[in-house]
Amino acid sequence: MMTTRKINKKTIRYAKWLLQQKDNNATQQIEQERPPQPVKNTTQQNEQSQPVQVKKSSQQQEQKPQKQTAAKRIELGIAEIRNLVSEVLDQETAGRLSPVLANAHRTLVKKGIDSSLASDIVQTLDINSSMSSEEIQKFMMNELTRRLPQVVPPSNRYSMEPTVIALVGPTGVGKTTTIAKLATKYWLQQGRSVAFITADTYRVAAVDQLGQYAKLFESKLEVAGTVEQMEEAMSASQSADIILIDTAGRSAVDEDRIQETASILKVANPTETHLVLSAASSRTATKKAADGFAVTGYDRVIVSKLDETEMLGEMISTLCALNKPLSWFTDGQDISMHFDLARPSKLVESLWAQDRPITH
Ligand SMILES: Nc1nc2c(ncn2[C@@H]2O[C@H](COP(=O)(O)OP(=O)(O)OP(=O)(O)O)[C@@H](O)[C@H]2O)c(=O)[nH]1
Ligand SMILES: [Mg+2]
Repeated sequence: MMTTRKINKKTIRYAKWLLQQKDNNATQQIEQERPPQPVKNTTQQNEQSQPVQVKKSSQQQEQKPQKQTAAKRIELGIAEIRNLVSEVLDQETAGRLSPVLANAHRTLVKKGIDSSLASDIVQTLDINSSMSSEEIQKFMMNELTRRLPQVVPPSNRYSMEPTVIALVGPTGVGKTTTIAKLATKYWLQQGRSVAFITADTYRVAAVDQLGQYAKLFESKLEVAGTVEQMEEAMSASQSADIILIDTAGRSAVDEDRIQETASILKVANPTETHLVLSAASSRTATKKAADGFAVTGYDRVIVSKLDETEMLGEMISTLCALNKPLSWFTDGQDISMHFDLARPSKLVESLWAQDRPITH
């Protein structure tokens, strides 16, 4: 115990030192990158009584992105140190737990559950050393399930208005494939008519990809790459029960492009806007996507590629921190299967039984 404390304190000191180094380096870098201040030409100013506009050189004009890069580096550095410090503190917490709780904590962390979430969970558990490991596992599973977001039910089948469903998210997470899965659900299984609109006019073949699905589901496909086109596409699709809107994949940090998608979607006024998060992506990427796409006003989350995840526990930890309800889960490429209502308990069950399929 004493040794652990010593090491922890040392690590915290080291972390603080690292933080300071990073700060110093980055500040120096910003200073170096800062453009020289424009020199006032006092002679001219006196002669003409006008402030002289000093034209920026192209090098000076490019200073902003460089400064942003240095700022980004500080931000990343701070995040890194924060993680390190919080890991150490969590270890300390774990060190203070009883052997049974510490064991439960270790089990959760091994499964990829965030260390602080694992500490929270085990400390709320009413477990004691007389409990069997099965009972302890059941406690942990229940607590994890309880902490996952609620599930929002799909659209009302008897609605008189068309239900407008839009999908947004980073590139390649499975938006278009999931649109086809939704169409299978509503058209094939429930007999409702569907119309497709794609706002993805960026990727060559994106329109073709959705066009093929439209043919398969005997539906119309409208292309809406601008606000005006979306207005037209929406009025042309009003006879359908379900209007499915696909959008272009965007980098989670590309604010301008995400804003462009948000503006186009605003015209469509979707009944449901789903953010698609891939379970195969890293925790950081998922967190960035959840933040970056907030401007689209997404009101639920689809978790895709659950079959490809290396660390389901990490995805579960990220979802526990999300304050948006879940809608659907996908776990494969086949559009006629590999798709089901989001069920938090299934997610938690597969954390203990890895080979168990999540949607069927
Ligand atoms: N393993 C697995 N693959 C999936 C799943 N969903 C989609 N895919 C695959 O992921 C790849 C990308 O899918 P798309 O539907 O084109 O992804 P997207 O988000 O529309 O991509 P962009 O439009 O380029 O942003 C394809 O090969 C899909 O078959 C899933 O649940 N599991
Ligand atoms: Mg797509």
